[in-house]
Amino acid sequence: MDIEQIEQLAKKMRISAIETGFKAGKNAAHFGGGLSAIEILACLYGGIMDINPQNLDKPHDIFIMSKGHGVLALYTALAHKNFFPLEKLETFDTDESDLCGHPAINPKLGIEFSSGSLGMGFSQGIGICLGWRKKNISQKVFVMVGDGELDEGSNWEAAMSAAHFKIDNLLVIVDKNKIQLDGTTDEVMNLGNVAEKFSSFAFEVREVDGHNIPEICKNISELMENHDGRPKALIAHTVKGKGISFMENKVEWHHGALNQKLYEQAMNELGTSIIRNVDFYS
Ligand SMILES: Cc1ncc(C[n+]2csc(CCOP(=O)(O)OP(=O)(O)O)c2C)c(N)n1
Repeated sequence: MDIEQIEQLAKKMRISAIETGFKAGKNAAHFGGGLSAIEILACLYGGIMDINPQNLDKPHDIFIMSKGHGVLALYTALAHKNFFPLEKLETFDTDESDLCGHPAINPKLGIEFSSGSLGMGFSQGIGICLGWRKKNISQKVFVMVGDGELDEGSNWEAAMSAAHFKIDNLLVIVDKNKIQLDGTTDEVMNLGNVAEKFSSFAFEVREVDGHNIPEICKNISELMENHDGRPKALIAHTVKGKGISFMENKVEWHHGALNQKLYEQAMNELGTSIIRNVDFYS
């Protein structure tokens, strides 16, 4: 894996996420939970996953963005990895666009599942693995869930069944940014020690800094090499709104919208001078 290339990809994705979300105006772009997931998706699409946008009819690894509001990370990864043209990002969350505010299934664009109602993706991933088992397909499924999303009991039913069915080609990635929609996860529903919880469900668990690309790549690769029947969990410690000073760790940036001034500040912080004209967004 080319770590430098993945780091470049993450930088481009973060800039595109700001542009894309800004263009959506007051519609919910969900910057906070998109930005916390950028490095993880850059690693998946930039090196870990066995998937080729030119050959999507062939069995390939699947990524499910179960925390569907994290679309800015998903769409920017797909655009920069040539699943669709970059310009398509400009249609984000507009009428008739394929790039809805929450993912709507569209396999030709690499959007493998619809999500937005939290708590569904983990079980969907298990279903795919069980189907593949019958067809002797040994590709991998990667499911991203939010830590707030883990309040949904369906995740723990999924965890129990993944262990029961000995699904070792599935990785559940917890984007543990410690904030959910209207408060910290500790305030809303204290999850306790998530790593220990998954271990007690017989998962092989690793914890990483979810913004450290070499660490993410190394740990995912090692986990997925292990075919001992145990499902895998990666607890990624992340920062909600990562990379933009006024968004980081701020609950209001779960949903917040950028105005022109904040957009320019965000772009400056990302070290880019490509500032769009305000008319473009009116
Ligand atoms: C079933 C369901 N209940 C409630 C919501 C509303 N909702 C949207 S995002 C969110 C918080 C999610 O928090 P987390 O998973 O931590 O997301 P992140 O911080 O990574 O953005 C909630 C409760 C929903 N989308 N689906």
